[in-house]
Amino acid sequence: MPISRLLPLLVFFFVQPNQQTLGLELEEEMGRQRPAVLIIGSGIAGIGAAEKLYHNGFRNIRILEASGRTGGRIRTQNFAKGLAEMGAQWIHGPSPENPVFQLSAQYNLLGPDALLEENQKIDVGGHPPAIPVIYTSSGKNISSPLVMNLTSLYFEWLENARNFTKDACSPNASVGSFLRQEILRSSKEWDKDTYELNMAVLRSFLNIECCVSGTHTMDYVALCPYGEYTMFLGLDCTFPKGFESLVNRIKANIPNDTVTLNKAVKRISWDGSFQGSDSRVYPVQVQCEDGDTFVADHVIVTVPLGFLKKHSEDFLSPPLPPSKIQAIKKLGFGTMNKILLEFEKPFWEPNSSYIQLVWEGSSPLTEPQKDLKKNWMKKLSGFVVLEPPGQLGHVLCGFIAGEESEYMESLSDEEVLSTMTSLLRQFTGNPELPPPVRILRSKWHSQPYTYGSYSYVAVGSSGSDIDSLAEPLPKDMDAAKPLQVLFAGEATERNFYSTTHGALMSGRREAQRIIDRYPEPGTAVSKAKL
Ligand code: 6YU
Repeated sequence: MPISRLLPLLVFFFVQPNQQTLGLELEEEMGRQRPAVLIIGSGIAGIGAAEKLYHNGFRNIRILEASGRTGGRIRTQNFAKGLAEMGAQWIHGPSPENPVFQLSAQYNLLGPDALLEENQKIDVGGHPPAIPVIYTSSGKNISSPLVMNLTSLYFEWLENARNFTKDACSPNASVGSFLRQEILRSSKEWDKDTYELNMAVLRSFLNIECCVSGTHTMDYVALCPYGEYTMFLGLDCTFPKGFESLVNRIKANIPNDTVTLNKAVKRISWDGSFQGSDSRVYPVQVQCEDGDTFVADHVIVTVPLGFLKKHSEDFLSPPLPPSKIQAIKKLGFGTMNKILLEFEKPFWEPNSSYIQLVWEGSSPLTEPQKDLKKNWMKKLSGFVVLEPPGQLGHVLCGFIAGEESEYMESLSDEEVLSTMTSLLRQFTGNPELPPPVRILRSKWHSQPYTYGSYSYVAVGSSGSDIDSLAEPLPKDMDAAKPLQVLFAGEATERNFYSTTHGALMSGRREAQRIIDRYPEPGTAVSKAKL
């Protein structure tokens, strides 16, 4: 290396007082080969960030992953005769604007239907596409037309909930309280014969909504910012070879040894001077649970919000600024789990895609009873019939959110299987219904590096908390200092939180933030931008 290029490094090493400007010069001088970038977490945010950095000439990148696998909340497992998704299942809004769709189409990972232009123009309103077959707890099969009106009314209310703005709603209002108000208003016009059933069907819709938002109750989900969540057009689709095929394909673009597995990060020390084995001094040092340490110029943190909630006070040193700690505390991160059941033979009609469960006597106006041991299964919203049945076997995938879902994680497979058998016998009205032959469940709340499923904007928080979470350190006012700790992951995307595309966008966003600091030779640096 010519001495002229080494000079700023030496100056940085020995002369600390004017560290701020020298830091910038260091970035400008280093080029893209040398800066050491550590990425914490190998979900789609982390892998996406690494790929973007690598593609832009960065060569000193390492991903530290706590678990023994990559993919994070994208997890495809063998089940029955095929593959099942334990985490993300659908591309929500598979149309050209969605980066997960773009990549999956580019890498030929999708089936022919997903690529049909007409399917890319459909608006599903953020819900898994399915025409339900509805069973009730007394073993009745309610025909869909009976609930069709109620369904369109319910979707209209949800749409109205999305149309609120900050000025037009109280900061403590929840989506749950809004829906209850609409239900009460509408119920005045229902006749006596349908009143109870309508209420029970709406309770079941709320159970589905809790799964969509990943929350215990819609009373926890803030109304004012609800509409900030943005949906792409497109009929949700799945991956024939599993969602993980996308992670693996992105990973193939970076060198094999970029990811270090089973390397849980315990603490990030930043704003310091840590000497690396190359004798260079770095501003950040990462300590792992096994005692290993790594130094870096930049660290991109992509750990889930659930993990940050548990460790926000001591994960960084100096600690996170109060605005970030507050955002972490206030934003919501709930549990949504899946219960996969394989049957020898299907008991459902060949063309059913969703089996909805309606508990007679239940109501959307009151919260379900708290006795979890007795009542946890009442929160199960229903079962998606997994396709293609020929390849996978006959598999139903149940969805359950909230505290009931967390309680379910504490039970054994046998207990859950036996409860599911009784429940399905009750709802189909067939006491002889053969039990499932196999069960597989997700347990996202018990995962020590996740502690839940995905984020939502909780009552008391707002989209600006998401922005706060996404802000890099040092904070804006120290813009002259080099970037040190950056934050990505689904919970940092104001309009696309809780999704894989939000996570991918967030990883790319933070990679771009670093890339902007290292202009290609010959490109003028805009100090204003920095
Ligand atoms: C989607 C879908 N989907 C179902 C279920 C779940 C999620 N999502 P990661 O966690 O992946 O990576 C972080 C890594 O960090 C991880 O590997 C850790 O081990 C590691 N780590 C943690 N601590 C560490 C440490 N200390 N040291 C080192 N490493 C550490 N999304 O697009 N379609 O169908 C579903 C679904 C059961 C659990 C989903 C879905 C969410 C995505 O899975 C998730 O956002 C991303 O994978 C996260 O990636 P990441 O990289 O950020 O973190 C109106 C309105 C409402 C809003 N909601 C609507 C959308 C609903 C979402 N859809 C849900 C439906 C299903 C079925």
